[in-house]
Amino acid sequence: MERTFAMIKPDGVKRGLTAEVLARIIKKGYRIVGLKQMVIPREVAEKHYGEHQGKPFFDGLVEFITSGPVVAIALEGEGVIAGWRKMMGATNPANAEVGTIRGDYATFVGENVTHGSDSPESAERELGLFFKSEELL
Ligand code: RTP
Ligand code: MG
Repeated sequence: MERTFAMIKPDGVKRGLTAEVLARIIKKGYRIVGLKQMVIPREVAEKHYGEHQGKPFFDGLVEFITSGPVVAIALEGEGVIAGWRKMMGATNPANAEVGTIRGDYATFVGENVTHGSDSPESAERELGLFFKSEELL
């Protein structure tokens, strides 16, 4: 069964959206196979967003993602990688459809509430970065 890495980013946690996001995941029918609240160490954040190293927004992105607690989530389900990305909506909330998480709860590309792996390779890499195998059901 497919797995992906999802995250509620610091803005989502700070704004009290944790329960709302988890409720959407549960109601959709994806299984939560790993879950923890944590502050991401800088070196983990730099690895997680390694593909964006050198881009103008990289430093701000790492600063933001390490600025407060996040909720790290391992999800399992049929087509969950693409399905969770669809539930999140477009990266820039200005382009995200109403009904998606970013469309409903965000206005600014730098603080867009949730993260989701963008491919099977990213999912495997990111799950390994955030969870030990014994932390996953
Ligand atoms: P994420 O990795 O966080 O789930 O978001 P994503 O796949 O939808 O977008 P990605 O291209 O991977 O970008 C990662 C995060 O960087 C910030 N970003 N800012 N200022 C900008 O032009 C810009 N572009 C990207 C966003 O917060 C995005 O979620
Ligand atoms: Mg991404």
